[in-house]
Amino acid sequence: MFYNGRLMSLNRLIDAALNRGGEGLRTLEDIARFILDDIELSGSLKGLRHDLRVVAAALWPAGNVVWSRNTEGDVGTQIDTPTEHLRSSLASVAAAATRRAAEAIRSLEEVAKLNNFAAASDLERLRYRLYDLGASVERRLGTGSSQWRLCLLLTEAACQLPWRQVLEAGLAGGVDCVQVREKHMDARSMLDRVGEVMDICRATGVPVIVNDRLDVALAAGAAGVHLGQTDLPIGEARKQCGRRLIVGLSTHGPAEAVAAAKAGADYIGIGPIYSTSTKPNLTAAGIGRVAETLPVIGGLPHLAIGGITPELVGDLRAAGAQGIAVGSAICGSPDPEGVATACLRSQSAVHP
Ligand code: 3NM
Repeated sequence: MFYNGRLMSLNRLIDAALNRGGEGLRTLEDIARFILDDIELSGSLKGLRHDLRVVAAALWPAGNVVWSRNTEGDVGTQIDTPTEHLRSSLASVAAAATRRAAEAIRSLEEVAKLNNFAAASDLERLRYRLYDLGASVERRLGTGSSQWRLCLLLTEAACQLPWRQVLEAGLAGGVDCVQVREKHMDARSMLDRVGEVMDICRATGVPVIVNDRLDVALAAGAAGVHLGQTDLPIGEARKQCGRRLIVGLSTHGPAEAVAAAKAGADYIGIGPIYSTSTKPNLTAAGIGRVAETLPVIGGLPHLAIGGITPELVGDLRAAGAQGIAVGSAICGSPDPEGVATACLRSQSAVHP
C-alpha cells in the first residue's frame, strides 16, 4: 500500500462523503423512529445506512480513509450558505437530510468509477433507495400543516374596520392561521394582497393560506392554498406545488372528508356548521357534522367552519373540533381582537 498526495486527498473526500451520507441517513432514521414512530421506515433507513457502509468498506478500507482525515485543513468547513441554518418545518429538515445524503452518495459513486464500475452501480442503486425512503419520510410528515386553533378568513368586504387593522387585531387576539379569501379579486391584486398579508404576519410566524388560487399561492410564496370541491382536484394541485404548499380542502359531509383524506389533503374544512351570510347557498348542517366527520378522518387536521361566533365555540369543542375558521364574526366586528380572544377562551374553557 502506498500513499501519495493524490491518494490521500481522495481518501479525505471519501471519508467526508461517508460521514455526510451517514449523518443525513441518521437524521432521516431518527425522524422515522422518534417523530413518526414508524418501525418499518426507520428499519429500512437503518438497512440503507448499513448497506452503504458495506459497499464503501469493500471499496475503501476504513483504516486508510480515517487515517487521511484532516478537518483543520479542510477548506469546506468554512463555507456556509445562507440557508444552511434555516429550516421551516420538520419536512424541510427531512428534505435537507435526503439531499445531503444523496449528494454524498453521488460523490462516492463518481469516485468509485475510477476503479470499480460495479460498485458505482451499487452506490447508484443505494441513492435511488434513498430518494424513495426520503420521499416517504417527507410524505409522512406532511408539509407542516398543523392543527390550527383559530383560522381567520380575511375578506376585505366583510370588514368593518380597515382590513389591515382587522388582521393585526386578529393576530393580537391569537389567530394562528390566516386565509386570504377574496373571491372577486383579479390575480394581480390578489398577489399584492397576499404579499401584504404575509408581510404583516411574518413577525408572528402565522402561516398565510390563499383561497382558491394555487397560482397566486405559488407566486407569492404563501404557506398554502385552500381549495373548494369545484376547484382543481388535490392530485392536480400537487402536480404543480408538490409538498411546497399546504393544501386544504372544504368538505361537506363524511364522504367528501374521507375522499379529501385519501387524496392527500393536509387539512380539511368541516362545514357549514351554522348558517352564514358568507355562503348563503349552503344549508347549515349543525354540530352533528363535526361528530360524524371526525371519526372517519383519522386525526387529519381540520377546521370547523360556517357562521361560527364565540358563543358557539364551546359546543364545537365539546363535539371534538380541534380548530375553527372564522370570517364574519371577526371581520364584521368593531373589536376583532376581542372576538378572536373570546373564541380561543371558549375553546380552552371546555377542554383545558
Ligand atoms: N366555507 P363565516 S362555510 C367560507 O362550509 C366558508 O365550506 C364554508 O365564514 C363551507 O365565518 C364558509 O363568515 C363561511 O360564516 C365561513
